[in-house]
Amino acid sequence: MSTTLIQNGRIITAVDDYIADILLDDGIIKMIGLKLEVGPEVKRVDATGLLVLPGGVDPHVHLENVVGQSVTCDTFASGTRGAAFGGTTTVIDFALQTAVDGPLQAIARAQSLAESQVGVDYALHTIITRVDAQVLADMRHAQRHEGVSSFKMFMAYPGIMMADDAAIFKALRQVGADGGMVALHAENGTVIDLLIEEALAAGNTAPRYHALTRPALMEAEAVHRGIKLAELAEAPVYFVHVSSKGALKSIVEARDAGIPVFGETCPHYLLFDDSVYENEEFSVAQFVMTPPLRKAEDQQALWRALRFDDLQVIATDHCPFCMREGHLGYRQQKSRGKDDFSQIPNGAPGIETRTSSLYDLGVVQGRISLNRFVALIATTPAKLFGLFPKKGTIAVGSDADVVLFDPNEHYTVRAEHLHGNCDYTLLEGKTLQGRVKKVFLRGELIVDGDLWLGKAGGGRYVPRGNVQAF
Ligand code: DUC
Ligand code: ZN
Ligand code: ZN
Repeated sequence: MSTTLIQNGRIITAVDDYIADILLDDGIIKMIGLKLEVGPEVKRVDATGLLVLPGGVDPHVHLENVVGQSVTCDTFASGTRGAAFGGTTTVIDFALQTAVDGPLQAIARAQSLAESQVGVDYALHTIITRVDAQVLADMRHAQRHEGVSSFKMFMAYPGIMMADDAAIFKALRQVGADGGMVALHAENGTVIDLLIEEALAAGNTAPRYHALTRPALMEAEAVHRGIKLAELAEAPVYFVHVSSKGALKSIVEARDAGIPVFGETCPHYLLFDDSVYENEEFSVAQFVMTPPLRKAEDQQALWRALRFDDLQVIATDHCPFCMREGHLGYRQQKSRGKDDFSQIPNGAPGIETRTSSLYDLGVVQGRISLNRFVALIATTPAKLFGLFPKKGTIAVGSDADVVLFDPNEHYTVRAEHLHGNCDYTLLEGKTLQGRVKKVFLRGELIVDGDLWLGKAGGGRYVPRGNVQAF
């Protein structure tokens, strides 16, 4: 194991901001102090002028996940490599319960796929599509013995992923009592499916109709319902990919009333609005994600929520599908929906651009403080999902997951320079201020400028504890 002294960097955590040295040894942060003295054998890294950030924690990524009829184009290897270049050292992916198996088999399957490939540390949520006594028992086992303390459920996609209200209530009641968290995809699935059917029957098949058939009002309705179910179950609840003002209204009201409701938004909802859908072209398919992009006023509401802690996390919902048929051998990804928008796999890439894009949009543009930035991308996701203080902060004894970040460097994002498998980025040609320069995973340097020094299988599974919400 390497021993490294990072000297003279500006250490930023969710609460601190100071210049000091950090000694990384034995995979953890051994010491933090002023002008630390070490022997000549210790590697030194001069971080003068750089921010020293905790490795990012991205609690919402889809690597090698089956979504609809497609599989996301990033493997655990390519996706975690991209994550590392983007300053993320822990990802939480999804283990999907299928029609024929349960949560425990899903977890084992995901782990066996991931193990030899991951380049950063990872944990798993389980996606629960069916709830019965055996599934509930397996969920309890997963929470106690497998380190899986969160379970995603869908209020959308009837007949495929959707769980009904009673199933969600049962899961909330047990998971909450056990100290875990249910994460909800909140959209009214049956109404949305009706709108999709009507759009297709009217000949409206272009990608833009994806957005027109998933109205913000149906997100707001489902968030409201999800909160009421959680309130009755006396359980905390987490909303993934919150995109709209109406959804936020219920979250704010609930939090004001003391109900433990939490949520994330994603960089794409802050970077883009629904004007991208004002065109019949197939290129719009790159913006086919769920929920779709919303209006400028929704963006304002999201920033307000991020500033005032009504939303606590920025996750990527990295769910990449190639636009070009045959890119790296991937077929029938976005192109599956050439003649029918409902067949376009829902999702967009973002794992590698989260830190820079949020630093530029949030910190440089004066919307959030540096401390809040770290809280949103590292500390709070680590706390909510039971990884803190091993992950998500810079403190003596924490894993030595450290990012050196140049707050002044400008660079232009190009898909060809990114490190995942996807053939596009939503940020193509955008110039950002702030760039990841070096990344340490448990003390090992895995990214050095443009160099990938990590290795497939160098990441580890991190079993999680209970939700730390308060
Ligand atoms: N929800 C997600 O969280 N990711 C991809 C697709 C979806 O509906
Ligand atoms: Zn979702
Ligand atoms: Zn997702």
